[in-house]
Order: sequence, then structure tokens, then C-alpha cells
Amino acid sequence: ATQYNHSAIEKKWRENWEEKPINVNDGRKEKYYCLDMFPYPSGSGLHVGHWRGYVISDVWSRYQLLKGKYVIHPMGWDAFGLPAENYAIKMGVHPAKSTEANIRNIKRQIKQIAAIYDWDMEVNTTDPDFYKWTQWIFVQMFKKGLAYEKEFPINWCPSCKTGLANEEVVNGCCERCGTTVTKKNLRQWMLKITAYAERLLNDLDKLDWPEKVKKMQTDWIGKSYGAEVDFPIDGREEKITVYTTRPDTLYGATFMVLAPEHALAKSLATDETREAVEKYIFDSSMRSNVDRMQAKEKTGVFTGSYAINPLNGAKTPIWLSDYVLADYGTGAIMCVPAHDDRDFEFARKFGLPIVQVIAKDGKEIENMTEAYTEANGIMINSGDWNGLESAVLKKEAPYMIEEKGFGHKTVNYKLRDWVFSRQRYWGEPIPIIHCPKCGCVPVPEDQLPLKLPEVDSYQPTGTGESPLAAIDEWVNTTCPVCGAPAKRETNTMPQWAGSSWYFLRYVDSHNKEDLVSREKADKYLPVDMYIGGVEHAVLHLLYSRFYTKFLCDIGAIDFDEPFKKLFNQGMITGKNGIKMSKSKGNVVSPDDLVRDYGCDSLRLYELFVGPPELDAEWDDRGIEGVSRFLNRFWNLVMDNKDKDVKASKEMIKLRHKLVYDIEYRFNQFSLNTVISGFMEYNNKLIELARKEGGIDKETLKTFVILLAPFAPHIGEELWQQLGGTDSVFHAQWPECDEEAMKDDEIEVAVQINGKTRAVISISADSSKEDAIAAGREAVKEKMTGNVVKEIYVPGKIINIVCK
Ligand code: ANZ
Ligand code: ZN
Repeated sequence: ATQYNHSAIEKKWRENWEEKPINVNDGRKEKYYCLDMFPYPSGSGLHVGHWRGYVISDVWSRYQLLKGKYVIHPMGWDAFGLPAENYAIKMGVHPAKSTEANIRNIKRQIKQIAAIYDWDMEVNTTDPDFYKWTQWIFVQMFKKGLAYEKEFPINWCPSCKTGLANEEVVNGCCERCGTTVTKKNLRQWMLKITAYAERLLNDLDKLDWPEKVKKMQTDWIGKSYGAEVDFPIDGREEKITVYTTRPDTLYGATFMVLAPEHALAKSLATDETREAVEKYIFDSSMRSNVDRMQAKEKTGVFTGSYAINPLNGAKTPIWLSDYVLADYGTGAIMCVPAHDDRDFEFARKFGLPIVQVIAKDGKEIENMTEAYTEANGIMINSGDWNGLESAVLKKEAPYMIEEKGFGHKTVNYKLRDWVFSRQRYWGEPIPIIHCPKCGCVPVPEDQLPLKLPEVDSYQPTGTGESPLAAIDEWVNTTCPVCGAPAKRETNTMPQWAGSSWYFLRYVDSHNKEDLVSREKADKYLPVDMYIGGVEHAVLHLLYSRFYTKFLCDIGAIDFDEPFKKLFNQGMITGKNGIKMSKSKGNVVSPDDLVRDYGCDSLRLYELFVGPPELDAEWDDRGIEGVSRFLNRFWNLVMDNKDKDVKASKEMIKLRHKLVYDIEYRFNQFSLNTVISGFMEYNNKLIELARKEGGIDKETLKTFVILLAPFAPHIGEELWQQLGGTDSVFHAQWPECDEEAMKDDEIEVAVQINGKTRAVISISADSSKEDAIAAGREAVKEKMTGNVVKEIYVPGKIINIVCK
């Protein structure tokens, strides 16, 4: 028989699919939308790690195809962003040029995978026909009051004189020059994602997503219940309002801490403390939030002022410290060192009093070495609250405080509004015009897209403005409302903008009138399965959910969650778990592997390396194993295809078990065990074929269909060899008949010392050990003495001899 020649077969079927697409929409089939997180077209191209996610999604898509669905499986490019812009600054190449070249290259590489992408749907976020709608969405948000301007601190490199994205700040320093990064206040556009906080939180319940990701989103939104409590300042009119989730500990509040940015911070200083206070405020302004949160040592300064605990009238010193964030809660806290870790550390460092108010068994701890942070115990040192259960008090205290008139209960979210502008060139221009009379006016919708103009220099301007600010003829325009001279907004959108809604566009990517027609949206959306890396668990997925809800609210679409099901694949790493990267020199390119073993083998190996949700170390040598399997399976089919063997009972049983096992593992997304399952069953079939003189066609065909989503070329070829005239992907996914899978049962008598005591039914091919074990179990109550001998007459009798 002919040998398995992967290059010839793969070439043949590529051409075939090109000519006669296998995934066609006949308008009657149920749709299934399987989406990949679209890539950033970087200059370095694809390595074997990138293949993994694309193979997983293609295998899943082809499976749906075999289940009779019309599969929407698109691909596109998330092509705005920093690398292209930085390359432009360095090399003077227009980002559009380098982006186009990169896309061409990556597209060629992606085609090697042989995924069933529908290239007619392709989108590119930098294409004006696409970003017209990214801008349109912004205008709609602006009209609804969800896009607004605000002064906001950005990362700033004082040496490069430019704003920096978070990813350009490495250990607090500028990635380009190493200078310590500071903050600079700039006017920014913000999106009011906080208006959707509650829905973003509650609707997580609707989603079939990994619990881990839901938890990350829940924590990011960060809803907490507590109270705002007013502390009068000793000797002054003003009050300081604190946010606390633990009003039950109010008697234990021995000092207060304000964020250095707090409006009252400076004014609380006395003559003795002024110098130290002002220095502390200045120093803190130079540190980033992350830095402040992660600082090993607490720092702080006493203001010299005191506040009055509204509950017991105690005088509590007011401090400043940057572990209190300015933009969370009220930017001021009451400190309960006995029951909060950070407060405890602070009190220890600065010698402040620690008063325990919750005691586990009502007993005070003698020498506290750490805070007692559990919220259950009995109240002590708490006036008329003494003796109450803290867990109960925690819930009631906000109401009691409200009643006493020095505070009220409240809810807080960690989620902040989204800083939506960038002082960069390579992004969507924000379609706003600043008119001296009319204020901010959106660019009229019939003038969208507002195209990015050509610039001479991509270099940041040094003032914190985008390079667009340097093009006078672009900046100067007239107000669309009153016609007066006006100026264009020169900030651009962040890279997230296009990726927050691109999945809607695929299903109607050529539409000139709408972002997506309602008809197509209703028919083909939302996404049924979304596959991508876990690094996008929070931001991208949260932004997409926000955009979808907004577009639903304005009636553009009719659903408010974009991705029904989510799967996060793990990373493929180099040796010792090190991330594959050019700079580390450990990148494995798929090209040689495809040439030597074929696309099908590489596809199988991508899945065989380990559970798809976990990281896996790459080792080229492993591909030999899957390649050997494909060769053996090839030979099995070729040797048996013309034999006309009738299936034995055993063969039928094996066939149904095969279907059952593979489908079960497939549905569990345990793709690596699907591949090992193929190998096991291939061995079993080879053995059975040897025993019975061959394998029937039905069994061979069944195996070929199951294998086809994973190794589509060999699948098609063997299907044809077995007499298939149409594509294997138009065959029926095999059904498992659980009855046929069952082992035959037989009845056996169980005897004790030759006397029948029970009759049991066991599987016909039970081993001697299994049969005897089942027999002993059935008569265990009737046995006396010790077992001296056990006899099994296959299919008839089990005799247990006791003495
Ligand atoms: C007193 C107290 C006693 C607190 C105790 C905790 C434990 P979450 O759940 O994250 O909302 N806090 C409030 N605003 C803050 C800010 N701007 N920066 C830093 N910390 C702040 O946490 C709320 C708790 O974090 C609040 O409750 C407050 O400390 C602190 F045994 O108040 B707590
Ligand atoms: Zn105007």
C-alpha cells in the first residue's frame, strides 16, 4: 500500500478546500460562532505557542461543523498600538506601512494552520471603514454623557518629555531611558464604565466562563458594603469623612490616616509640622499607585491635628500616609490597628496605641503580635456595644451610625472610570471638536471616519500632547454647530477601543450603513465560544462587556453579553517554563516542523503537549510520537479498506466505546486526552484486526470522522480512500449507542463449599480475579471460617471453599 505522504496530501486538500469551501451557510443550519482573540500583527511573526490557541479553536469549530452547524470562525487584526508607533519613530516608516507588511506575513503564517477562517469577514482595526464605527460608538457614548473630560495624572518621563503607557513603565522607570517615572496632570477623556458596575457584576452569573476569570472580574469591580463616618476635627469647623467596611470596630479607631492628596492634608499641618508635611506630600506625588500599594515599609507623617471619635469623643491623631489611596472611598480612613494588618504595621512603626475591640472568646490577647482580622468574636472595650457579636454588629452598625446622625451606610466599587485618551499618533482620532462657544461638539456622524492625517514626525511633542497637535491645518477647523473657528481634539483612543467591539463587525464586515445590521446581529450573534489567553481575563473582557451593554441599551444590538462561553488556553513556554521570546532566543518556529512532519502532526502535537488550560513546555522531540501514530493509523486504514470484513460483536463494541470516549473527552475540553485516546484505540484496533483478520469499513470510517477535526488533511484523504465522495466534514458526527457499548452479561452461580448460595450476573469477559471478587461480595454474609480455595469455572460457577 502507499505510504503516508503528508506534503502531497496536505497540498491536495488545501487546493480542494480553496475550490470548494466546506463551511457554507445555506441559511437553514443553526449558527455557531467560535471566536479567537484576534492578534496584534507584530513584526516577529508566529511561533509554536501562537499555534496552540488557533488549533484549539479550529478543532472546536470543525467539531461544530461536523455536528451540522454553520460555523462563524473569523480572523482579524488588532493593529493600532505602540510597537508600530515606536518602530515609526525609530525607522521613519509610516505605521500603516509596517502594519500592512506585518499583517501580510502573519496571515501567510496563520494559513499554515489550515483553520477554517472565513477571510471574507476579516477586519482590521486600523482600516478607516472599521474605525469609523469605533469613533461612532464614542460619539454615541458622548451623547449619553458616558464620555467626559477630566484632569487626570498620567505616567510621565521627565527626560523623554512624554507620557507613558503602563506597559512602558518598568519597575517605576521609563522603558526607553531608565529615568524614574513621575506623574503629570493632563486633560483626558474618560469613559464612565462605573455607570455599568452593578450590571457588569450581576451578569457574570449568566456566563459559562471559568470561575477563576469571573472571580478576577468580581474583584476588579470590587463591590464592598460599609459606612461613611464623619469625624469632627478638633478645634475646627470641618469634618473628615472616612469610608470603612468595619464600622463595628469604631471604638478601636485610635488614629486616622489621610491620603497625601486629600483636600485637607496641607491645612491640617501646624507650624511645627508644616515642613515635614509638605515634603511628604511632594514625595508621594512622585510615586505610582502600584508602588504605593506594594511598598514594603510603611511611611507617614503626623499632621499635628486631631479628630474626635464621634462615638466616644476620644481625641485621635491625624496622620498622612500613602498607603491610603486618594481615589478610593473618601481618601481618608479611621485606623483600627488591632484588627487591620496595614494599620497594625503602621501603629507599630510609629508607636501609636492599639486597642482590641473584638475578642475571640471574649478574652483580650495579652501581647498582640499581629492584627486579629477575623470578623467574628465578642465586642470588648466598646462601651454599650460590649458583649455583642461582632458579625451581627458589622451589619447593624451602619444603621446605628445613621440613626445617631454622624454617618450613613454606603456601597463602594473599586472599579474606576476608564482613562480613554492617549497622547499618541497611531490610534483612532477622538472625534470631538472644541469650540470656544459651544464647548465640546462631536464630529457629525456623516463626516466619520475622521481619518488620521499624515504627520512629518511621530515623535511625541514634549508637551504631553499627541503628534497630531503639531499639524495646524488639521487642528484648526470650524465648529459644526455655530461655524466659528474651533480646534480638533488631538488625543487618540487606547488600543482597547477597537478590540472592545470587533467581534460584532465580523458578521457584517462590509456594511457601509451600520456597525452591524440588526438582522445579521440577531441571526449570528453573540459569540458562542471565545478562545484566548488568560492575560485578557480582566480588561479586554470587561471593556467588551461594557461596550456590548451600551450598544444593547441604544438598540444597536439585542443582547447584553458578548461571549457566552470562554476558554483560556495556557501558554506554550520554552525549556524550564521560560516565555518564548526573540530576546531570549528560545522561539520555536512552526515552519520546519510543518515541513518535516506536516501540519496535521503539528496540530496534534500542539494539543498533545498537555491539558489545554495549563502552560506546557515545548519539546520538539515529542512530535515524533504523534507522527508515528498518524503513520500507523494510515497503514491500518490502507491495509483494511478493501477487505470487506464483517464487524464482529467485539468490533462493534470497540467502535461505540471509541465514539463515547472521544466525544466525552472532547466535550470536557480535555484535548490532550483525546489525542492519547486516538493512540490507545488505534492500538486496540490493530490488535483486534490481527485477531479477526481485518476491520470493517464502518469502524474505519467512524475513526476517520472523529480524527478529522484534529488532523483535517489526513482525515479527508482517508475518507476518500474509504469511498467518501463528499468532504468528511459533511459526514455525520457518529453517535454512540450505549447499549452496544455494554459488555455482555452472564449469570454465574456462587457456591460455598459446593452449595449454591447466590446467582450473580457479571460481564462475559470478566477476569478470574474480578469474577471471584464479585462472587465473594455476593455471599460475604454467608461465609464462615477462612477461605482456603477459590475456583472459577468461566461463565458457570464460582466456588469458594471455606474451613
Ligand atoms: C476601618 C477598618 C477596620 C477597616 C478593620 C478594615 C478593617 P475594601 O473592602 O477594599 O473596600 N480603606 C478605605 N478607604 C481606603 C483608601 N482610600 N485607601 C486605603 N484603604 C482604605 O476595604 C475597605 C477598608 O479599607 C476600609 O475599612 C478602610 O479600613 C480601608 F478592622 O476601616 B477599614
Ligand atoms: Zn461652536
